Amino acid sequence: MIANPVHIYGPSFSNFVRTVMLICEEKQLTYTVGFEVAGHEIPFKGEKHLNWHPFGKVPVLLVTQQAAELAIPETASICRYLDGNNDLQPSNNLEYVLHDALCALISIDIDKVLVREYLLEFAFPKGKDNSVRFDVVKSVQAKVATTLAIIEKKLAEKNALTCKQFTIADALLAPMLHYISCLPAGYNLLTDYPKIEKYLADLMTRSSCKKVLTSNRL
Ligand SMILES: N[C@@H](CCC(=O)N[C@@H](CS)C(=O)NCC(=O)O)C(=O)O
Repeated sequence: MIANPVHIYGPSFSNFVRTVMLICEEKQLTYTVGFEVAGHEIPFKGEKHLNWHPFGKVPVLLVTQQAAELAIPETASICRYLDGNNDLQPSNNLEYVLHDALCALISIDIDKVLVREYLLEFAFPKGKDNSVRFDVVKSVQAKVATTLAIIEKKLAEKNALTCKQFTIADALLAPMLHYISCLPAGYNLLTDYPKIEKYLADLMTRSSCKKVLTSNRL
């Protein structure tokens, strides 16, 4: 039993913070989000944050359990903690392990290309006068296309993304795909992948996704 409310340390535009928000919505847990904890601003990568996550990453989940303050780092681990009764994960052992592997693929390899290498250039442009370096964006597009083709293939198979149940893997992938769908024509590469477009459209009918996946900048 998770003690409500929980606090998600990090900005609500971060794809991984959004993953945790989606899990809270799906589990109907009360939560707060942001860098302010109990009325105090906790500096990003400051001493306290680095105690919670040694590499200064967000999100960190802050919970009070049996009168003790608990800080849980790493998105997939946070999601598993919040999914105490495992209803966002397959119950069959092999499917459970494959879902776990899918979560790792999404939060490591897929995130690296779609978010770190592609989306972040739009969100935090590093060109002259903070302009988007379109040469950099263009040079990454082939890699983005390969990554989306991998997702398109996964969506043609039987796995945790294609089962009826909403899973942690869905919560990890949805914020990344949603941000790509918000890019202008020519940069929203999802339009070449019908299964991904349908997958995202189906997810966007859920109240959790409607609430969390808004088009604020990444
Ligand atoms: N392995 C971490 C990665 C989290 C991550 O990369 N978060 C980004 C924000 S979406 C971050 O903290 N970036 C700041 C940095 O890398 O310094 C997880 O799965 O939670």
